[in-house]
Amino acid sequence: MELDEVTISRAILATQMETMTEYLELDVAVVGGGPSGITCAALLAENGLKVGLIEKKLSIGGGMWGGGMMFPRIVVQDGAKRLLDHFGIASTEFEPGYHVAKSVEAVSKLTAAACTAGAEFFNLIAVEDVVVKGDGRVSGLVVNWSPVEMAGLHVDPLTIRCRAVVDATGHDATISHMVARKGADLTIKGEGYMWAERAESRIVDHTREVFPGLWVCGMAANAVAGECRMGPIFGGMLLSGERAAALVAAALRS
Ligand code: 48F
Repeated sequence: MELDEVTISRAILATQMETMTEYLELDVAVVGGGPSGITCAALLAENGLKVGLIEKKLSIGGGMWGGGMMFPRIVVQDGAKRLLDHFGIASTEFEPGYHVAKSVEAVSKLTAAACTAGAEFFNLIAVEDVVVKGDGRVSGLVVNWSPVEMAGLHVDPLTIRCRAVVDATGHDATISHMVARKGADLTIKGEGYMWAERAESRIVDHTREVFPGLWVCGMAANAVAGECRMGPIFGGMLLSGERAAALVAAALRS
């Protein structure tokens, strides 16, 4: 068989255009491909929902790749070890209750699980705004290619429709800020000091619907709540992603 460059190009364009067109309408749009967002997307997809994860960077994984200060290891506490096991991520117990995993394996297996469950990933796309109409709910996202945003080009975006949005954009809580800036009844208190025990123990409670149709998880949940940060312990990210998936699934079923 002789390889034809134009066929290769046509294969990429045709299949991705078809997927993008199909995902103009979905159940849940998860914004941010860090550990909480991937966990949330994977569990929602396992639950049979049509899920798209939008990540503005080239790679999925957010702040998990780098472990702690570029040592590619993460620590997960006892309470979240079952999620490492659920996703087949190997770990060793360093001291009682402190489970260490390799960050590259953790990102890869979370991502693989989400793909296997049927979540679609849209990398290199940035969410630049939300859609809120007469019912006062977030019902869609305004998206554009990240390079357009990075280059500051004046190119109009496209829009997708969804039944729920999960803000998993990390420390910046980008989507929540977009909503708050429009004058919505949503206050972003901003992230607090480093305090792992406190931050990890409260993040699941901070994982909630902060505006009709908009849920927060991961560091975005702590940033909205004015809660502390925790550094390279990742159990709270996995548990928060799990909590967001459960809340969204319950809301969409009701
Ligand atoms: O920051 P990030 O990894 O979020 P997370 O899931 O996890 C936080 C931890 O990595 C770590 C920590 C744990 O101890 O404190 O920091 O809360 O991933 C957030 C992702 O969202 C993307 C961003 O590129 C990153 O990969 N993102 C942010 N804004 C947008 C976005 C946007 N407007 N559109 C698309 N993606």
